[in-house]
Amino acid sequence: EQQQARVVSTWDFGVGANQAAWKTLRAGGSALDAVEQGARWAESDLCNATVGRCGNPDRDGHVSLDASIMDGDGRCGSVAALEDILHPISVARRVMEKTPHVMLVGAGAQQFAVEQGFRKKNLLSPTAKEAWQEWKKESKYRPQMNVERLSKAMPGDKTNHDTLGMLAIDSNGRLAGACTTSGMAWKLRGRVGDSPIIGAGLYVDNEVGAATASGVGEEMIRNAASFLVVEMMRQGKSPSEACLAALERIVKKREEASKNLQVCLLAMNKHGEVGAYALHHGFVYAVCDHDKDERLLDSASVYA
Ligand code: SD4
Repeated sequence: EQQQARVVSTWDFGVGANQAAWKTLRAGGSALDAVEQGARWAESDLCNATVGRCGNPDRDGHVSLDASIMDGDGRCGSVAALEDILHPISVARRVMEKTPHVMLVGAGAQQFAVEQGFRKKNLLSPTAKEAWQEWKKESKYRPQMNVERLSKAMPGDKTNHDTLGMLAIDSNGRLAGACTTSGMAWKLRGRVGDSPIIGAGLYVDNEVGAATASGVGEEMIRNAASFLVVEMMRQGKSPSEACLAALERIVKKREEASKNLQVCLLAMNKHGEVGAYALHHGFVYAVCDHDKDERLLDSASVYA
């Protein structure tokens, strides 16, 4: 049975990322290839301060990247705290396809990338460097809520926007997802967020659906948030009901903290239906399923 192909992504820059992924889907390509292409677009083409090159660094000035990729058949790969490599998503895919492992970190991930032919490149942009030097004057780490649209969060912005989380279904009904980020700006060196952790920042299962996350990664890790969303869909919830149920779990456990941090969840079920929910207002996500049908939608939120 033919399935209408569709791709969805977190945040405003998801529009551009979806277009890159759509080229693959439109040509009958796989969801897996599509999400890799979409993530690569965000990692390279857009000079945002939160994914790939030009990302804000950790508090010691290192741009350190996290990424994961997962296919609906259960295959997955990821890299964490990877430095000086432009396309962590493609390294993650190589981990999935060329090694018996799921996750490589830090120096070992970089060594593997270089062995696979990826070139080393300094990813710290002058603007991000300036922003970091400015931050160092006070050196206060407060993960800020990303409730403003990305257009305001260009390099140097002190907010902690925005991971690209992308989910796709292809015309054969296969699902895949990708997640890529430079993580929370000014994080401790070595900090790993949710994005490269299968089940936290991304989870995909052809039998049910897929989910991805953006926001303060520690909350998603604590609650295996993306896995939880998929399991909620398995129990019969719609994508947005499943996202809400996962957020309710987070709020129940950490009510005070939840008032001041953002968690954004995006889900797609095996029929291609899409839903999203965030703790706070301001989360937007992009949907693309026809050449001319590109939508940027406001997510519902738990708090106003
Ligand atoms: C992280 N979830 O590293 C990422 C950051 C993010 O919007 O999505 N910010 O915790």
